[in-house]
Amino acid sequence: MQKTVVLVKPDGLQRGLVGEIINRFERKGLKLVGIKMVRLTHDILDEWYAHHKDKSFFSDLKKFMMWTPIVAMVWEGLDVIPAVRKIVGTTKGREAEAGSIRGDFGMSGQHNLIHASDSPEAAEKEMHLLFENHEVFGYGSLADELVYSKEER
Ligand code: FUP
Repeated sequence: MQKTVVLVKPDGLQRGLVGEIINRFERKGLKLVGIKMVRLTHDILDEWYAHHKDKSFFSDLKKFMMWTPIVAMVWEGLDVIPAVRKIVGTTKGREAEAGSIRGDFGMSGQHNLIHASDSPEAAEKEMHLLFENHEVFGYGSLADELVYSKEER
């Protein structure tokens, strides 16, 4: 099944939303296969946000992402990348759909609580930037039999 990388950003950690965010993915039926706290560095962020390196907000964004540690997770599921992006909501909290994480808890386009991979290539890259192979677990989930039909599993 597909994997995606989720970060609870420094504002999410400061606001005590780690449990709320994890809960949203758990109750959806996704499988947690990796989790840890990480302090991001310039080197990691230069790669992570390489596509934004020429944007005016790039240095502020890096500073924000290094403000406190972040909580990094890997979630697994069928088409989990688009499924998680829907739960996260669009970039700017004040425009994000009500019911999404950003729509329910945020207003900002930078302090937007959470990151989620936007493609399989990004998920692969992000997983390698933050996780060793042994930190991403493969294990059987009893819930999968309830969450998915036989054909989908
Ligand atoms: P998203 O995939 O929704 O996280 O959004 P993007 O990949 O477009 O942007 C990545 C991050 O850049 C955002 F989460 C926050 C930051 N950003 C800004 O700081 N200012 C902006 O105007 C746009 C994005």
